[in-house]
Amino acid sequence: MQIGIVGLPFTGKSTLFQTITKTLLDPNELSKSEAHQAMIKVPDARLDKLTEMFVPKKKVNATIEVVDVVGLQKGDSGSTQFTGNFLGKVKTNDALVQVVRLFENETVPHPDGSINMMRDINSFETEFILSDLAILEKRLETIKKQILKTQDENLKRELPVLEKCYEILQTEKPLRDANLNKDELHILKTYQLLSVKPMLIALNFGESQIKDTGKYLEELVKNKLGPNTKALSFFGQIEKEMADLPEEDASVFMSDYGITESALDKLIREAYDLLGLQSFLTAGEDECRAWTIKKGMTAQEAAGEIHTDFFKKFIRAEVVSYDDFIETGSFAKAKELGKWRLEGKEYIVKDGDIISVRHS
Ligand SMILES: Nc1nc2c(ncn2[C@@H]2O[C@H](COP(=O)(O)OP(=O)(O)O)[C@@H](O)[C@H]2O)c(=O)[nH]1
Ligand SMILES: [Mg+2]
Repeated sequence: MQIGIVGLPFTGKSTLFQTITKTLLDPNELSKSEAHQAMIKVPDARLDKLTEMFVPKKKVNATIEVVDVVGLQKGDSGSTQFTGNFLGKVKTNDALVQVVRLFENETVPHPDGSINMMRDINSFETEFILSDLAILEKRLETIKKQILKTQDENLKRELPVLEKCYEILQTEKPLRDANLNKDELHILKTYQLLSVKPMLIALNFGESQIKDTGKYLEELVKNKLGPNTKALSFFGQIEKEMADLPEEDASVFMSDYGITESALDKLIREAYDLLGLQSFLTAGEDECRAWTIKKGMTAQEAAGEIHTDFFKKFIRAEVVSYDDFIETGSFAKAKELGKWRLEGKEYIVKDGDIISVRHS
C-alpha cells in the first residue's frame, strides 16, 4: 500500500512525513522538488505482545509506503497547478493524505495570505476535479471515434462509465464520493484519476490550538466529508520534535500537551478504515508477523498473501483469534478449550486472526 502526502506549500507535509517515517531530512533535500519515499512499520500492539510471548528470531510489522509528494506550485493566476512531477507521483498512490494548515506561524507565509480551512480544501479539490475532467475529455473524444471505427464491445461498455464520471465532475463533485460500483472503478483504474482516490484530510494545528481541534473537525464533517473522505488532527511541530525522543519520554510529553494519540497511529487507523484493510497475524518461534489484507478476504486469499504457493496448495487454515489466544495462553490450551479451529478456503478472515496455513 502506498499513501501520498499532498497539500498546499508550507502546510507541514514534510514535517508530517518526517514524523511518521522517523526520518530527518536535510533542509537542502527538502527544498528540492523531488518526492521523498519511505516505508513505515505499522504499529501493532498485538504483534508486540506475540513477540514477547514467542521470542521469535524475527519480528515483522506490516508496512506502508509513504510519499512526500512535492511539485505543487502556486501559479501566477492565483490557483494551484499540478506539475507533471506531482501527477506522476500521485497517480500510483492508493490513498492521499491532504495536509491542511491551521497553525499560525509568522515566519512561514501561507501562500494565500491567511489560514482558511475550507478554502484550502476546496481549492485543492477543484484542482483534482479539473485535472480529471481534462483526462476524461480527451479520452471521451478518442473513445467515440474508436467505437465508430471498431464497434469494440469493451469500449462500448466503457463509454457510459466515462460519460457518467464526466457529468459528476462537472457538478464539482469528486469521484471518490460518487458511490461508484466495482465494475465502474475497475474501468476507471487505467486512467489513474485523482479525485477517485480515498482521501484523508490531516489538519495541522499549532501548539496553542490543541483544545480547538474538535471545533474544526466538526465543521469539516458538516461541510465536506463524504463516504471516502476522513479527517484527523495532528500537531506537526510538536510531534516532529518528539519523534527524536525515546518512546517513553515522547509519550510523557504528549500527554503533558494533552495529545492522546500520535499522528502515526491516527493516520494508520484511518487509512486502514478508509481502504477497508485489516491485519491477520502469524506467530511462531521463527517469526511473528502482521499481514495487511482487504476486509472480506478468504483464508485462501490471505494464505496467498504469505506465499503464492500457499494459495495454490491451500488445504486448511488453523485459526485462533488474538483475544482467545491471549486468554488461553498457548495454541495447545486454545485447542483444548475449543478455541482453535480448522477453517476451509472460504472462511472469511477476521481482524486479529492468528493463522497457520496447512498446504500440500
Ligand atoms: N508553528 C508551526 N510551524 C509548523 C508546523 N508544521 C510545520 N511548520 C513549519 O512550516 C514550515 C513548512 O513546513 P513543511 O513541513 O516543510 O511544509 P511543506 O511545504 O508542506 O512540506 C516549516 O518551517 C515548519 O517548521 C506546526 O505545526 N506549527
Ligand atoms: Mg515539503
